[in-house]
Amino acid sequence: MKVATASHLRDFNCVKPQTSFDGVVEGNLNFVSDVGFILPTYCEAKNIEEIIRKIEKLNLKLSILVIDDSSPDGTANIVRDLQREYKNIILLIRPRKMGLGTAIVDGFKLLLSLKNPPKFIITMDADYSHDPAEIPKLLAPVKTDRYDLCIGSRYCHGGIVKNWNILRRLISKTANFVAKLVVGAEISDYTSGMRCYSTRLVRNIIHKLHSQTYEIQIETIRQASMRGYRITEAPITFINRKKGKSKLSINEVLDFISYIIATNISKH
Ligand SMILES: Nc1nc2c(ncn2[C@@H]2O[C@H](COP(=O)(O)OP(=O)(O)OP(=O)(O)O)[C@@H](O)[C@H]2O)c(=O)[nH]1
Ligand SMILES: [Mg+2]
Repeated sequence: MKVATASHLRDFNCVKPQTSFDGVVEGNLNFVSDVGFILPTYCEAKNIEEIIRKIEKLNLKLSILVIDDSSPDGTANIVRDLQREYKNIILLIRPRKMGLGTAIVDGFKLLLSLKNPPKFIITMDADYSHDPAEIPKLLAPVKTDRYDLCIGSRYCHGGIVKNWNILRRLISKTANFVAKLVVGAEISDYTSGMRCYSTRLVRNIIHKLHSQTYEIQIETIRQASMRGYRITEAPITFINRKKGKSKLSINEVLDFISYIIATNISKH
């Protein structure tokens, strides 16, 4: 297992993160931001540059953390090139494909371990299905302090899904139906990856997050809801990826099913 140490940090300004990861961290960890973006990537070379440039154009004091699982298509090298241009990008490179759930949890841990953690944490897919222009809508309710989590919903009033086939819609709707049965919160889109969390919520649930893959989206809602945090939704337009391949496979679906079964047994 490789753990990030100061000597692994490529940028001169880097400091060692306070937590260790199965991976290597590159970038400036001293950068101070209000909003930290977590972008998990596996083979997103065709999408990552466009999404990062669009996020950088938002009028926010932001930082971007890319968690890349050693994508064989060279995603990390594109991020490294962008790091020369933008000083607010951190790259965590993990040794192999380890699942979306662990990527998001590692992202949370890294942001929380910074000397100056951001106040708000955004997660979104890096395949350009989520439009960064919709981020201010998700941030607004959490910034008011009334809510600790705002989910970008495809299924609430005003939400839209574009270019998904019937099977993909069916998988998503079924996962949402089952998640609602198990968790019971009034959420229309449990599986959306586009969200804004308050950092205080993430800090309070991080020790309870054990997801490997896509079930992370439901586990976070469940943990927040069990602790009485207020959750809201804002409509988004989700557009199926135009470039690169989906990573949702039968293994991820099986992980989701085991999570649901385990959740029914466990009360924690
Ligand atoms: N680091 C990391 N990122 C991952 C992993 N699996 C998926 N991702 C990323 O997570 C995001 C969502 O994955 P997608 O393959 O788009 O899955 P999806 O959006 O649920 O499914 P599609 O609708 O088919 O695109 C993308 O940015 C992926 O690159 C993983 O194992 N590790
Ligand atoms: Mg996708």
